[in-house]
Amino acid sequence: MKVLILGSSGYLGYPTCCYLSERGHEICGMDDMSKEKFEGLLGGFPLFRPESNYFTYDYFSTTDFWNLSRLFESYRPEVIIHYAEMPSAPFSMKNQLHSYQTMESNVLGTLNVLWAMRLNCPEAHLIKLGTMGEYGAPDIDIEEGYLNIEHNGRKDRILYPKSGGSFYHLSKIHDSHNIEFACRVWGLRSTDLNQGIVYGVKTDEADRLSFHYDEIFGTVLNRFCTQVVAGVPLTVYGGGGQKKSFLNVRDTMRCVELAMLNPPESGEYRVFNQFTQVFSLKDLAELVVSVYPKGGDVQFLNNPRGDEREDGFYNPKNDKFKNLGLEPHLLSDVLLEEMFEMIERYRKNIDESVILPKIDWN
Ligand code: USQ
Repeated sequence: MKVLILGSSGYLGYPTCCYLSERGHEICGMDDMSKEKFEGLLGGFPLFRPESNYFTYDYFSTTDFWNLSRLFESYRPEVIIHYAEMPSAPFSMKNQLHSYQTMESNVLGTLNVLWAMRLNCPEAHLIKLGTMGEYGAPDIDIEEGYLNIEHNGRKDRILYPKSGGSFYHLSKIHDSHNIEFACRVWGLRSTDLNQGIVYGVKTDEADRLSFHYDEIFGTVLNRFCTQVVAGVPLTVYGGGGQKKSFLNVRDTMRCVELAMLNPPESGEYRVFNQFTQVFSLKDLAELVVSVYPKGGDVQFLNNPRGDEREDGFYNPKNDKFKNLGLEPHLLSDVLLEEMFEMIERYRKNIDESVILPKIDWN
């Protein structure tokens, strides 16, 4: 298939290019390298990154509508994989400017993607990276995108109510609504991947990803593994009772492929919950420390992230990918050891000053 990957240089974009290219798909990548610019400004460089990315041909932002539209017109993709968003919740809560930049890049960039599709390739399949964090932590089961309700004796099927925990998560919620509308009214087709927290240092096709461990761009398990290797206490926010959904980066590749090979109908907006396991943060930290041969300590910090729910119920569904045949890479000693080994190789480059959280969004 002819695949256009927006955000082709990032933690997920690069291995997706490698994965799909090895399976015979034609890949065109674009990226505005904005994360790299912010790394420089905010001081959180990755511990390592891929040597090169020969899939990225175009360098501009999705907020640049005319360049985006020209690219869609000239390449005529069958599939558009849209990763080109600011990915960090702490970044979006740092100050007014970073909130604004998150909304601009994510909401307005995605709006441009929808218009560029409508004008140039309305038959293409948009695979958009959303997040499990759009749902928040409700006291009822988390369905995949929609909820059947009965209210005052009448029944309907509505978009699942969302409750973001940061302006970043809210930007993804706004995206979801815009995409659903474009499918409903213009007949576009889209799969919204509500992805959990990704971890991993490599895939079977890409032997080194762009790996962050700082408070802004590092995701929690990648951070915990780096912390244990660095010999500093693991930074659990709050009491660690928060339950979150996770997946190995290899499963991101496979999920995107499964969505691609099983496209929605024209006019269909569908949501797949993309995760394989649920852990509480405390359990995860204890697991990391128990598997690392030298062991380590866990510290419980005042939670800088507002009112994160720490108790009880969290039950998201993920049947759709299971039904499409996903065979997950579940978190195991082997996967953790793979991470430890790679991080140890770059241990001398770990900058301990970027580990503790400084952004307080209370
Ligand atoms: N946390 C800690 N210690 C840390 C870092 C984080 O306890 O050192 C906690 C946070 O309080 C939070 C959880 O770990 O409860 C996850 O934090 P995170 O920074 O790994 O993930 P998050 O901010 O939710 O965002 C990440 C990605 C984002 C993606 C999202 C999926 O950066 O792009 O959308 O995971 S989800 O969390 O399902 O919304």
